[in-house]
Amino acid sequence: MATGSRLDTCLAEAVAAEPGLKDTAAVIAAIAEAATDISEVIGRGALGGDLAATGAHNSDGDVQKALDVIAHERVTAALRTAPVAEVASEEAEGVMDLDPGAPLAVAIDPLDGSSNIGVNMAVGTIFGIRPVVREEGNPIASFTTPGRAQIAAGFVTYGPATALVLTLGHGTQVYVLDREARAFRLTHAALDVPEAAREYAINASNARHWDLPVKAFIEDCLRGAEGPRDKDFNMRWLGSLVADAQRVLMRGGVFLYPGDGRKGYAQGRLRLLYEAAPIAMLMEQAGAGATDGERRILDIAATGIHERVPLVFGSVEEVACVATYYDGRNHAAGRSPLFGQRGLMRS
Ligand code: AFP
Repeated sequence: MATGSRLDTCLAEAVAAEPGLKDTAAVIAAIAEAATDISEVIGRGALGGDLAATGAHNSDGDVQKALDVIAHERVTAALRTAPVAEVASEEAEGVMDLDPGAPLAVAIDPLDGSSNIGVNMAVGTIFGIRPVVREEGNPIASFTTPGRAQIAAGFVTYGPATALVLTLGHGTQVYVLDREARAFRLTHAALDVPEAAREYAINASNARHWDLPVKAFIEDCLRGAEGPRDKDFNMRWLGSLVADAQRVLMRGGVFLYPGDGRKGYAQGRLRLLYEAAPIAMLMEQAGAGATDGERRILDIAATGIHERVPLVFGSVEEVACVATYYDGRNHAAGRSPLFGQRGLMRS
């Protein structure tokens, strides 16, 4: 696939090489078309009305913003034109039934990062495509297989550029929206995430709620070259999963949204089906890693379509390093007996 190639050309090449991807390619094309429309709405900002206007609540009790609803309606309308039997959307309580004879199921977060809408920050659409599974007595069977069952995954970042980050199981590619042509064009044919990193992303305002392994990992990052990591770190937190994920994919780093002690946050904030699992496939296909701190995300099977999961992803050395704090090899080592009671990391 040559740089600058259109998405439809690249999808046609992928299908020519692997005919079984024909239906998946059609779904991706439909999502890309919807994302082009959503990008135009977002690009108008407040000129298009108050996109941050709040209305009802979604399945998780989150306040829905106007753009959440617009994105959900636009994406589901696009999926009705593609070979999709079922959709699990963040903005719908249950599984949506589309074409019962179609072979594919789609998990989607139509608009991730909606708290950024009103302040002109990057937001995104995240999706995972998997085969339909029919199982007596399990109406969500297509979504209760582990994430490794995904055939394809991707996200769209509505940022300074609108970018589609995509995998069909053969590496992770980046396409950028050519607004004049209304077409996504290939800019990166095969992302390769650096194995080592000096940048971490976490919402540090939650430090007092973190479990000890997370406190110890971040404390050691903060100790920099004077501490056990022997290197200084930088920190980023964009409040937008797709924006943080795209940065990590492009230059490395590690992102953590762990479970914490806040009510309702024992499993963190991010959803397994339509946030963690698609991001995990993209990361692994780009040579990075994704866990819940210990377990590989793609080995975890959901029991509910809005289930949350702690999420750690990025450079493989950092993801592996986080796991050493969970398995006890690090978080107690050499810590003051007051660790957890003094300074930033006090409980
Ligand atoms: P919203 O869609 O409610 O803005 O949540 C965005 C998000 O799911 C994800 O995109 C961010 O990484 C994360 O939440 C930010 O969570 P905090 O606001 O707790 O830092």
